[in-house]
Amino acid sequence: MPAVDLLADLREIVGDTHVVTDPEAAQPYAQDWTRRWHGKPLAVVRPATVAQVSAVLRACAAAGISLVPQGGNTGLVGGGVPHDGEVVLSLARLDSVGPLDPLGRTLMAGAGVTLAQLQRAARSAGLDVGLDFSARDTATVGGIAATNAGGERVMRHGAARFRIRGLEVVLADGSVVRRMSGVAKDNTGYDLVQLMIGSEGTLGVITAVQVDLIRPHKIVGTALVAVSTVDDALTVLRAVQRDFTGLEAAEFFHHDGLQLVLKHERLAQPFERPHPLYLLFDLADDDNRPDSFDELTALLTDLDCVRDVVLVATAAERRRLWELRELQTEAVSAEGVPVKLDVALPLNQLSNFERQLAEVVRPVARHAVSIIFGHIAEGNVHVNLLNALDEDAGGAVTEAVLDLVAALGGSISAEHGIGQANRRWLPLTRGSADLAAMRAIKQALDPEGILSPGRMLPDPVVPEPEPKPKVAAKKTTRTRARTTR
Ligand code: 2HG
Ligand code: ZN
Repeated sequence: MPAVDLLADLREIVGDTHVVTDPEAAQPYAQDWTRRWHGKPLAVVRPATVAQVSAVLRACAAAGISLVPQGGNTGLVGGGVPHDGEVVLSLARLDSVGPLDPLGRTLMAGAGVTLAQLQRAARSAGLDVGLDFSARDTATVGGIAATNAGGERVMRHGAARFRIRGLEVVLADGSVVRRMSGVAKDNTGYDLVQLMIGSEGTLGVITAVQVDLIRPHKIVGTALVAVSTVDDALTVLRAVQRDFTGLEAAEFFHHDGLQLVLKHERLAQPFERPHPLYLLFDLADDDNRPDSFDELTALLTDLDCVRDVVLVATAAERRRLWELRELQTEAVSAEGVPVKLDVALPLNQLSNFERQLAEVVRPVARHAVSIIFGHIAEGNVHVNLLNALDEDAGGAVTEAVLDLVAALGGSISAEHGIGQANRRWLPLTRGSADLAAMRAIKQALDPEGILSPGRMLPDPVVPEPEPKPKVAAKKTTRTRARTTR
C-alpha cells in the first residue's frame, strides 16, 4: 500500500488534526531531548483510545510501514525517536487518570499520563507512586513502563517493574491484551506484564498501566555530605544504613557537575569551599525515633571521611538541595550535546571505574570532558561526555566506556534502556543463547517487524559464506546443513 493510502487510513482512524505531517509541527516528536537522536517521520499519529491504537497498528501492518511508540519523549537512548519514513505513534492523548482503589492500593492511568499527574493522584489519597525522577512533569507512564524506568527511589521501592501490577497492551497485529484484575496474587501463565515492561516498544504498545501504590513515609531530613571519593560516599551510606532503616534515596555528583549546575541555573553554593564529591540522601521516619534528625547530625559529624555536611528538614530547603542533583542533566545539555551512558557497576568496582574512565576515553576522545553523577546505592553511574560527539560518530567513545563496564562486571544500561544508542553493544553482557531467546520472542510477537525496528536488539551477524566443499566432503556438508536448519 503506498504511503498516501496509509495517511488517508490514519486520518480516517484518528481524525485529520491528529495526523501530523508538516515537518515543523512534527519536529518535537522527531528529535529527542538531547538533540542527538532524530529522524524524518512519515507522520505523527495521535490516537485517543485503545481502539484507535489498535486500528493504527493494523493499518501500519497492512501498509508494511513500521512505527515507533512515543510517550513524553524524555528517553535518552533514541528508543522513541523515529527513523526516516516511520510513523510516530504518540500516546499523549491517552491521558485519563484513575480509578484509584484505596483498599487494594492500585491506580489506573492511561499511557499518556505524566509521572507528576500520577503522583498527585496518589498523594490526594495519602498514598504515593514510589517512583520519582527529574523528568516527572513530561515523562509518561506508558514510556516509564516500556523502558522500566528507574530514578531516585529505586533503592527503596524498586524500578518501574516493581511498581506496576497490570497493563493494557496492543500487540503488533492490533489485538489487545488486558491484564488489570488488580488482584495481588495471580500465577496464571507467562507473565506478559513483566515481559512488556522494559521491552522498549519492540513487543507491543502499552496503552494503560495499573500502578501498585505505596504508603509513604515522612522524610525527616535531607543531607548533602561532602566527601573526597566515591568509596568515602559508600562508607557514609553504610554507616547511615547501619543506624537507620529509612534511607529513601542516595545520589552522588562531582565538583565539576555542581559547578555546571551553579553556572546555568544560578543557584547558591551549598558549601563555603569546594569538595571533590557529594552524597545526597533522604532519610524517612521509619524508626519513629523523635530525635532522628539530631542523631543523624551526630553520626555524620563523627565520621572521619565527612569533609562537610548540610542537613535540612523543610520542604523548601530539601528542594534546593535536590535541585543541585536533578539539574545536572539540563546543565550538561546547556553546555552541548553529550555522549550519554547510563551504566551500573558492582559497588566494589565503582572507584575503579571512575579511575579508569579517563584512561579509556582519552585515546578515543582527547578533549572529552566527563560529568559523572547518579544513583549510588545501585552503583548506577550517568556518564555524560561533552566534546566527544564527533569522535563517537562511529561508536568509538561508547565502545571504550562500555568495554570497561563489561570488564568490571557491570551493566551497559542501568535504567535508560538500550534503544538505538546501545544496541550494538548488547552482546557485551548478553550471551548468544540469551540473544537468541530475545529474538525468538520478538519474532513470535511481531513477525513482520513493524514495532520499533532497529532498537534494542542488535542486527544479526551475517554468517560467513561457507567454504566451497571439496568433492569428497559434499555429502557430509549437505547433511550438516540440513540438521542445523
Ligand atoms: C537522572 O538520573 C536521569 O537524572 C538522567 O536518569 C541522567 O542525564 C543523565 O545522564
Ligand atoms: Zn538516573
